[in-house]
Amino acid sequence: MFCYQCEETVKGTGCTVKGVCGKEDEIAAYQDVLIYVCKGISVRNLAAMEKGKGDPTVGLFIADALFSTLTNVNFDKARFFDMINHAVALRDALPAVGSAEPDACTWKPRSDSDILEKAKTVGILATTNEDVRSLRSTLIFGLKGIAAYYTHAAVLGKTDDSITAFLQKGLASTLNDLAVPDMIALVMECGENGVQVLALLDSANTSTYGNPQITSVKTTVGSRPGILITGHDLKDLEMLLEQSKDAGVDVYTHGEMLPAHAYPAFKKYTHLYGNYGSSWWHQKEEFEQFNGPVLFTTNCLVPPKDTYKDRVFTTGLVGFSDTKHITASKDGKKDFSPVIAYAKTCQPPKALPGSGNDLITGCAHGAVLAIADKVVAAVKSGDIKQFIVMAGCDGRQKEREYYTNFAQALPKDTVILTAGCAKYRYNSLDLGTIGGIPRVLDAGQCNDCYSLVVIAQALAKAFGVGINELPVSYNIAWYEQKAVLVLLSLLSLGVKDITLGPKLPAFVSPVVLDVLVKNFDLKPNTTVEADLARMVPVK
Ligand code: FSO
Ligand code: SF4
Repeated sequence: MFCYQCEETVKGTGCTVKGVCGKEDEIAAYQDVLIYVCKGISVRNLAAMEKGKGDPTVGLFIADALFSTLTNVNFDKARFFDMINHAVALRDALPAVGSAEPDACTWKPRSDSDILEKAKTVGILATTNEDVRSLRSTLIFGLKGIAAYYTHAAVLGKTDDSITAFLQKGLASTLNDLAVPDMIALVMECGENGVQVLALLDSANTSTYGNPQITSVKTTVGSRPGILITGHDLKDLEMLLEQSKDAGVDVYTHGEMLPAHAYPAFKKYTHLYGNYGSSWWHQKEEFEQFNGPVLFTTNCLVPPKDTYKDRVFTTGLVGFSDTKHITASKDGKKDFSPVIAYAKTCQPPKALPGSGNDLITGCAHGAVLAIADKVVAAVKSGDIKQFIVMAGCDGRQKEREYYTNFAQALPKDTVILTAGCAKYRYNSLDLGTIGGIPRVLDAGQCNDCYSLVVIAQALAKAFGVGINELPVSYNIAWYEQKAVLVLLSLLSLGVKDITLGPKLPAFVSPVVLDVLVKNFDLKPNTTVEADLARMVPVK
């Protein structure tokens, strides 16, 4: 296997034996082959679409397939086997594109060993030129981010054929020998599609569940058994809340589900008790203490320990070979009664050490723009001197303590704008308020980075300046491919001088890095002191 798609990749170069995430060699092979067949589907469907004869179901299938290969989503070989066969069937139902089609359009697996054999020649290292490999990988990882967000929007009924057409265009492009400038242009186009898909998901979430309100979330535990829901899928949360409302159990959010508390539609559920635990990588310790069932709606799934594996349920595209999986019926409905029934047999959750402080969330564009006058006045008066965007992901390494230390060292006249699970590094610190405005404004999930863009654009308008002239610095933490997409989206909006950490992506070659530095002033993070001096200029 060779995988270098996430920040925790072995030695900062690539996982070659088994993933740090727990991904086995065989799963990596299945994922590579699934992506390969999706490239073949894309070639055929794009040609068919030009003649008005494309298959409209292909776009969503490709989004689901790519999302399944994202870090910490699916570890279930049987599910990948089915998806590969489904992909081959979809592709073969499309008309061939002449007699000289690429192998991705015609190759067919006859057995499990065929798939493993094929993986040896179609994975990341099949591209031998380092810079071409880097650009193709950046594009594919960005596409995975688009796919993830697209899938969430589609579940809520919001779709956009131009986005799925780009998924196919991007995939198909990696089968061609393109010139470097053309590959760079595709990476930038991926960022533009990123902005589009983030806007689509924002509109799906807010039109379905209302505009998030600034909300204080409990981190204590109640006396009833609990169900813990994690991941990003709000539709799953809605169905679980509705089905469990009279069951005598409480529902707790974990990780990226915390911002759900801020949506008006969920506030009516009094058994949506609070938030339990923190970011994804703490799950082994936290789930053990929770006592009740845990429902995974998306990443990040860490292969579960035997001590709580029985209590893990997955749904949607998440999968693990020997945990229980809840599937949707044709109309999208899910029956969570096995999760609820399991919860009733469990002890209530144990309070986690250090928990108890409320967490503030829901500072998305609707809520922040509602107090825009106050924010603008605080900037004008000098009460707020600088905003620091500290969005993105959390991760396991010790070096991520940098983000806690950075947040703590920020002067008291600065405000952190955050989204994604990166926030758990500092959202329980008591950083106070400025004139009633919290110093940590948590817009929500990683996709709610879109809110931060809307807020920045509104501030730029209010001050009559460009987005890069605002008193805003960017200190972004990344882990997986949704964060890659968010970064590409920011670059496509013209945001410059972003600091990225805790390590630069292994898939960015020196030549590609040079392009990013020259055009966008992208830089790696260094020390708290040096980065503070650069990002918070003394005024
Ligand atoms: Fe975190 Fe995981 Fe939301 Fe990611 S839970 S790391 S960017 O999947 O998706 O922020
Ligand atoms: Fe390694 Fe990350 Fe790939 Fe997992 S997702 S195999 S940790 S690079």
